[in-house]
Amino acid sequence: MQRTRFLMIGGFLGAGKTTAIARLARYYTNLGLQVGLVTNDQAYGLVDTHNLRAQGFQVGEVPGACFCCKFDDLVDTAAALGADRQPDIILTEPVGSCTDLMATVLQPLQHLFGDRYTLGPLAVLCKPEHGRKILGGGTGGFSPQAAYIFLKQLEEAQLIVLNKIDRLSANEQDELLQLLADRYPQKQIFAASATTGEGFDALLAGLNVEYSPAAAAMDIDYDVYAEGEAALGWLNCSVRLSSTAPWSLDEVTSQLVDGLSFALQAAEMEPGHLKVLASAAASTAVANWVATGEPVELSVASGIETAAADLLINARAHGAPDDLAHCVQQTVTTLARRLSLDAQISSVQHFRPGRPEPTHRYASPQG
Ligand SMILES: Nc1nc2c(ncn2[C@@H]2O[C@H](COP(=O)(O)OP(=O)(O)OP(=O)(O)O)[C@@H](O)[C@H]2O)c(=O)[nH]1
Ligand SMILES: [Mg+2]
Repeated sequence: MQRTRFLMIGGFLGAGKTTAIARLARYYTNLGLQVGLVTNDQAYGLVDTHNLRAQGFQVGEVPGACFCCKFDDLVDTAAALGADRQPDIILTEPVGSCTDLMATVLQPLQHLFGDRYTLGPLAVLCKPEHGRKILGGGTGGFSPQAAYIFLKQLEEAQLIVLNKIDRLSANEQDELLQLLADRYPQKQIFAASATTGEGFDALLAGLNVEYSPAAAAMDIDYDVYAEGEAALGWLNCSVRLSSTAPWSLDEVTSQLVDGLSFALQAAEMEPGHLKVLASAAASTAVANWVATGEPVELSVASGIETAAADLLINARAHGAPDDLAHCVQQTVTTLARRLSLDAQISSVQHFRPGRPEPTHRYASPQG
């Protein structure tokens, strides 16, 4: 049996993992390879899964907890991607608040399923919006424990990718690359843009190298890690918006994220990532907000008008889940009233992520 290439692209909430995976998937598909993707979240109703499927990719998802806690689901989901034709390559995106992936996912995968997969190096995207503050010694508006996760993700990376360089001035890019080089002097560091593709030739070459396990698992304090995740409010829900007259799907999706960004700023809840996917018929719009001081972005435009749409809201922010739910409820209601839309909110899940309890944790390469 031909072994499947297995790549994992990590990084903090909103770092650009899904955008990067979509770019890589397009690249490998254009080479004639069969590509499968696996998304992951603490909850159900994932914006990323719908977003990537709307782009035509074959996507499996592992909802309900991170890959490390759902290792068997990850293996089963990856295997199911081969139902029609075995993928040549599987690209996976772990939850943006997850770390210790070498010891809990890649090591066990290599040890237990090495006959099925050849692993590539763990690539981790550095999110510049919070990176400058956290690498500079601050917490970026998060708890110190969440900032600890941000740094641990980069510490275990085999390839660090400073993403979104298209948005950085030359000085900002130099400053961030210097901060990364100072803190992680032994690492390979790339500068790239998942949006424009700049720097991806080098990244692709980096990903082409075989995975080599570290001599020992990263030193990590699971109490701090658990506190860092628990300091984040998590909310996924669905919203049905409808009216008698048509409206612009892109404008309403952007306005909803705008409204949510105001509400979160008023509540002093720093976003990890706030994303809304709206779909009507075969069209999709996605709007995102990744940090205080950053603009809301319509990352996927539908260009359509519609009288009804189904929306998925995925919000991760510093603070209490109840406050997050309140912000979402209020914002949806206010927007619907202002635009004379009927809004039905359903499938609300809001919580603090529980303590990570990995299925496996290999302290050394042999297990
Ligand atoms: N300008 C710019 N924006 C980017 C780039 N990569 C991602 N983004 C934007 O950053 C936001 C978050 O991107 P995603 O790819 O959804 O990030 P993610 O890491 O998958 O987010 P989570 O899955 O929620 O953790 C979106 O608005 C993207 O359009 C980039 O290279 N340049
Ligand atoms: Mg994503």
